[in-house]
Amino acid sequence: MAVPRTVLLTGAAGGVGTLMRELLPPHGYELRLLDVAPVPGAPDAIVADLADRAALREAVRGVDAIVHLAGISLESTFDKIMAANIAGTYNLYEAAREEGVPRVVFASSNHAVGFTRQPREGDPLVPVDTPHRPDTFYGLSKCFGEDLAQLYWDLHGVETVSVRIGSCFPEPTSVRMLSMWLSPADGARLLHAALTAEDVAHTVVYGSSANTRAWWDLSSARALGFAPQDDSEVYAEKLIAEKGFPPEDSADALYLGGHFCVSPPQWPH
Ligand code: NAI
Ligand code: 15L
Repeated sequence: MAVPRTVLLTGAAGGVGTLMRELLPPHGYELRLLDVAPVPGAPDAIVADLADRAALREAVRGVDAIVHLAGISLESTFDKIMAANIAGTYNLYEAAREEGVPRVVFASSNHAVGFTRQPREGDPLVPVDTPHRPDTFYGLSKCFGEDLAQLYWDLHGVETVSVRIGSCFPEPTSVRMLSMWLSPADGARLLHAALTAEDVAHTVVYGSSANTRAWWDLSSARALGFAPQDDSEVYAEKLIAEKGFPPEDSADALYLGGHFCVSPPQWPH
């Protein structure tokens, strides 16, 4: 595949989008930005909802690839998740298919496998082919996105790298995040690898830095050329002193998805 130059970044106004707007261009990309909210400092950004199929078709026209971050990024009602994450992701893939965009990088999440047990010392790391075990409607929508990506590869030849992001923030802010942290710079390295690796078909990878306390297996990400440079361990002593370890029987100490496993859906609709 030719190295993509022009990339549509959806969700450009969000936390990860804001970080990637700064960190991706040095890897050689020209970004086209899209979000349902205005993108601060970017008057040319496309302001459109993932429900707007005509706007999506225009937005993807002529791009070499899409980094799809837009959507609801926490637990919510089924109806809201359905509209933004399920129907919205379908709408974007349809636009990509119709306009011949060859590759998508899909922001999946650890919450697609959130009810998977955290490995204990001596256990193997969680493999990327562990069964889906969503912890929320939000996680369920990420399972859908991964399966949609597989379908669009098998049926239509649209390639995707689904990145199950751990916690992509400037710094880890909880003990759980010491295992899950994806530094912003490693996030950009991983997106770059996902955009440029040859023949990815549909590949699922975990997205975290080279954390000493990692729970999951980064080998499918490394196979794309990802070489993480950061390790959350530099924050460990201070974080543990400040926050302490979560109680042994709490979701934060038992499951990959941590407290999401006990977050009630936000009823009523
Ligand atoms: P965020 O909530 O800060 O940003 C999401 C962006 O999507 C927002 O700017 C929002 O306006 C936009 N959006 C929501 N619904 C939309 C719609 N219907 N049409 C168009 N735009 C819409 O989330 P964040 O943290 O930046 O995450 C980005 C992506 O990465 C999300 O898909 C999230 O699920 C995923 N992810 C993030 C992780 C993290 O650590 N930040 C961890 C795992 C996954
Ligand atoms: C996610 O999927 C969320 O989008 C993000 O806000 C964090 O909560 C992250 O997972 C996490 O598990 O830390």
